[in-house]
Amino acid sequence: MTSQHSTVTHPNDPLPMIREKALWMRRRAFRMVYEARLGHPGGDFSAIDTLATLYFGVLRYDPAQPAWEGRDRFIMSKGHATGALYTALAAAGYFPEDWLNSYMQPESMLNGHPNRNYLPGVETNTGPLGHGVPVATGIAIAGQVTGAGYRTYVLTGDGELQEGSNWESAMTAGHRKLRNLTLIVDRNRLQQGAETEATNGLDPLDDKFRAFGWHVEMVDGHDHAALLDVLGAPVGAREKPLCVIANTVKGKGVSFMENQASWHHGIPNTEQFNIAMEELV
Ligand SMILES: Cc1ncc(C[n+]2csc(CCOP(=O)(O)OP(=O)(O)O)c2C)c(N)n1
Ligand SMILES: [Mg+2]
Repeated sequence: MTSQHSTVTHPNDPLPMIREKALWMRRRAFRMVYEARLGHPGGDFSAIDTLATLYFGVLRYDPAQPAWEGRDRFIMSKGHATGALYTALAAAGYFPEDWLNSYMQPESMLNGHPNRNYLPGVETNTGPLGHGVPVATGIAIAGQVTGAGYRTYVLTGDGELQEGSNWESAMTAGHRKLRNLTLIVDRNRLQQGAETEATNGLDPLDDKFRAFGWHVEMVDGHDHAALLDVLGAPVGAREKPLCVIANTVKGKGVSFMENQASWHHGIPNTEQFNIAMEELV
């Protein structure tokens, strides 16, 4: 790290900040979807606690210099959940919050899927599922080869794991003992229109990753303290890539959205929006 870079400093106890940011992100993301009449609020809400924990308790980055070489890399492989990613990046200071008002408008930099050529802080373009883990694996290999100190984190959906590219990368990461790589699985047990286990079952997911040579941790993906423990822990003596299975609830935080496949890309009417704002406090 050189003096040209002022990385964010996380407080000694980041939990109050993480809690505050996660709540703000849920409210702001839902307003974006309500106003744009587009988006994926169910998957935003299952992922927001993970993103808030990463950006406000774990990652090293400098929002003024998004390409800083020493930054930790975060790849949002479930690229449809832009409500979660864009609110995290705005809250982290990569761009002004009022840019969020342009979400999915013509000419906006805030597309339905994130584009690194438009928006500072987006590590790589995603949206077509199944690409984030291969890219993250490549970045982690580069870090391993060069001895760079950064860590690489990637968040996938659980339905997304039905893409075979993930398993090729998982095999490579295990083989190469990519201890600098952390994969977080947003295990909300729902995909676009159905349960993962009814479509193309993943269980026992932990055993699958162990068999591919990964160290596996299971956490409540809405418990900030538990997330911070596993995501913020130093690599230490671990010699394997880390898979964190974050057990989550799609639509978490709004009573009528929780565990409902229809809220994958559901759009709230005014009454629903108002109820959500009353609940998200
Ligand atoms: C290759 C590809 N196929 C299909 C889609 C359309 N699609 C977008 S989200 C989604 C469901 C993803 O489910 P999951 O990964 O579990 O996401 P989450 O539940 O976190 O929203 C699908 C099929 C896509 N974006 N990319
Ligand atoms: Mg899912």
